[in-house]
Amino acid sequence: MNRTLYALCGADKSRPFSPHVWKTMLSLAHKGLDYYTKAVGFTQIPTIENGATTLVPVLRDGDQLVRDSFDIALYLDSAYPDRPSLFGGEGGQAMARFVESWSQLTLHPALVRIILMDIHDSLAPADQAFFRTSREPRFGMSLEAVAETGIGELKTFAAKLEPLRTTLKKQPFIGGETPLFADYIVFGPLQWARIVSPKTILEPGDPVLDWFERCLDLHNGAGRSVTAA
Ligand SMILES: N[C@@H](CCC(=O)N[C@@H](CS)C(=O)NCC(=O)O)C(=O)O
Repeated sequence: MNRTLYALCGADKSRPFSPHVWKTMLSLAHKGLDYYTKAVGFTQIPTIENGATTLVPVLRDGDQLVRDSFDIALYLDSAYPDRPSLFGGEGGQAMARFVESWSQLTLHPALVRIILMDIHDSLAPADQAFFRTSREPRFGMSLEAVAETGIGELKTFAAKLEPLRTTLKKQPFIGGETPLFADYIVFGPLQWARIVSPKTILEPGDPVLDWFERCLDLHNGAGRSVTAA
C-alpha cells in the first residue's frame, strides 16, 4: 500500500478529529481503498511533504499529492472509476458544491463556537498555544468569549438542519438510497463535534441523528473507529 492520509489530531494521536479529514476518510472507505493515517498536530501541518500545504487533509497516493477534501474526492472518482462513485456523475459533482457551501456557511461557523473550548482542551500544549494565537485574531475576541456565544448557538443549531431533516423524511441519504460525497460533507462537521465534545448536538428522535448514526455504520463502521468524547 502506497497511500497516506495526513490527519489532524489533538494530544491523542489515535483520534483524528478534523471535519475535512473525516470527509476524506469516508471517501476512501467508500472507494474501498486502504491507506496509512499519519497523525499531525496543528503545528506540524507546515512540515507535511516538505511544506506542501498549510491545511489538511492531504492525500499522498503513489506519485500523486492531492489537497482539499473536495479535490481529493474528485481525484478518487477520476483515478478509480471502477469503484463506487462518490458523486454519481457531473450533476452530482455540481450539487455537492452547493452542499459544501451550505455546510461551510451554516454548520461550521455555529459548530466551531459550540465546541471551541473542547477543541482547545483536546490539543497538545504547543498546539493549544497556536490555536489561541491563530483563532483569537480571527474571531476578534478571546477563545473563552467565543465559547460564550456558543451557548446561544447550541440552542439554535437544530433549526439550521431543517433542510436536511426535511430531505431525510423522503430518502435515507442525501445521495438518495445510498450515500454520496454530499453525505460525507455534512457528516464531517458532526463527526468533529462527536469526537471532541461531550455536548449533545442532536437530540434523540431527530431524523438527522438517525441519518448520522447510519453514516457512522457505513463501510464497516469506519466512523465509529474513533469513539465519542
Ligand atoms: N477546504 C479545505 C479546508 C481544510 C481545512 O480548513 N483544514 C483545517 C483543519 S479542519 C486545517 O488544516 N487547519 C490548519 C490551521 O488552521 O492551521 C478542505 O475541504 O479540505
